[in-house]
Amino acid sequence: TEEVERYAPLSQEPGSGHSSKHPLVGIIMGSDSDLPVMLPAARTLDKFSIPYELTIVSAHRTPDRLVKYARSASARGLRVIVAGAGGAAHLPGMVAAMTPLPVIGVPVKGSSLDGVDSLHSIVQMPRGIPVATVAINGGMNAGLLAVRILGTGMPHLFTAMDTYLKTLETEVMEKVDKLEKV
Ligand code: RP5
Repeated sequence: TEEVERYAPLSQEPGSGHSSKHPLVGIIMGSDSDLPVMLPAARTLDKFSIPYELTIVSAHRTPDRLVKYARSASARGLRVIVAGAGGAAHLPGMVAAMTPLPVIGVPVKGSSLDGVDSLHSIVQMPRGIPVATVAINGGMNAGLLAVRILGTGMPHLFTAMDTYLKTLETEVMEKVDKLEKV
């Protein structure tokens, strides 16, 4: 596995990463074709040493699996769900309907409508069932939002997020310095 820059110390739990027996985040997607968009969410959780699971759950093709996944999520120890889907993207909303856990929806860019169909399907939830929606193909931000949510109850992740923000600032300031020397 590739080495990743880390913002939080490695978890004491054995087997952190997506094979963890104690995942805190569930990353699900409607199809394996969504994987390139969802992998940045997983890589982001790796950077913060957060254990997660990653699998395919299709709202339309595997409805029974969807119900089982969503209904069992909190009892299995998950604290946040990141759900990505394209087209008529009902996965995040249906999961949010069946669990009190926070659900982050990732609209996946499809071929015909450039992901706007998915964005609208995910963001336009009816009153009572919110899905925190990131940008089209916004897998990385979905991972970062999951870290922030966990950070409200896990001080080391709160601190790690603060460190991450400082690295972003440093990166930009280095560019400012370079540019002003041109
Ligand atoms: C959705 O339909 C999936 O989330 C995917 O984005 C899209 C296309 O799926 P495949 O036909 O590639 O399996 O359910």
